Amino acid sequence: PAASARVLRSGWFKPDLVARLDRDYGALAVPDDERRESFLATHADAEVLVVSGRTGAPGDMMRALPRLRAVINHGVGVERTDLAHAAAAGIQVANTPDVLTDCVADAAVAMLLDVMRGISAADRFVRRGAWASGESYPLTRKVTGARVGILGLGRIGRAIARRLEGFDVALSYHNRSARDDVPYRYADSVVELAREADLLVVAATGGAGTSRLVDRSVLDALGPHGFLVNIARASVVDEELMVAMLADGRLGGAALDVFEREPQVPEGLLALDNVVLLPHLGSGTVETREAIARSVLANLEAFLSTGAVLTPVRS
Ligand code: 8YV
Repeated sequence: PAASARVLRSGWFKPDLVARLDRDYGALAVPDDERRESFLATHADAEVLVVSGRTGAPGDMMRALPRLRAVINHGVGVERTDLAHAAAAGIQVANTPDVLTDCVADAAVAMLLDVMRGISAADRFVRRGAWASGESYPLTRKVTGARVGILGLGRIGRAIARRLEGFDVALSYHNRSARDDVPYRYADSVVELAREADLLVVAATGGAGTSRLVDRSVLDALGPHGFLVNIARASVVDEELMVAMLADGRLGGAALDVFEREPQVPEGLLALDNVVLLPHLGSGTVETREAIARSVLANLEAFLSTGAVLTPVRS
């Protein structure tokens, strides 16, 4: 592989990807502490920045690298990268779409089944000896035939919808605009979507455009018998309000793979049995993380050899 451009990496990557980046491309790690500023000043000639989705490429980091020409984001969500600055400065931004769609959609279905049928809570019930000592586990909610709303019918939202067809659910969705290539009902607003759903799946892109789309009116519309699944970004939901409503029964239950302050989870959720808490594992399978790593390397290789990344971010 060509190694003429300076490559920096920022954020956590699995060790074999780090090894490939460092060995084949001479990549250097950007420190995430007080040494960052002087490091960036020393490496101001860098042309490519490989970033994890969690850290992204903020505007100040890109501004400190005047020769930067490409940002390659490990993962599909790029809300931590300043896309406006990148566009203005002529910096290409790539992400790793498609390769993680299946696993994230699989996780969403698992979370839906878990929160409606109380699977994780039932496991805790058995382990603590409650069943053996004669207690009966509370009845749960039927999944087959339920009304499911999907917020964000992009690649991942559609993959979730396709899987749910097997459960004969009544599917509706809300999106920036209605799609003419799906048989599902379009709801004009998120509130309308929530009002007619037993369970709302959040599959929308994060970032400023979707911030707190799931607000008080939406959570009220879901109500005490409604469920929320979030495999997208915590920023799409009013997290503080959601926690309060789950705690006092104004919202039925939630399965969450994403949080405002990962890896910190709001304290108020830890003791609740109507909540499924996951450590941002949507794309976390051996197969998919390997595919994401391959996509990062393919984008890097394409940029270095042709000047164009392979999978530029779609707006
Ligand atoms: C990753 C994700 O865990 O793709 C995304 O947007 O959230 C996850 O697949 C993360 O971005 C890894 O960098």
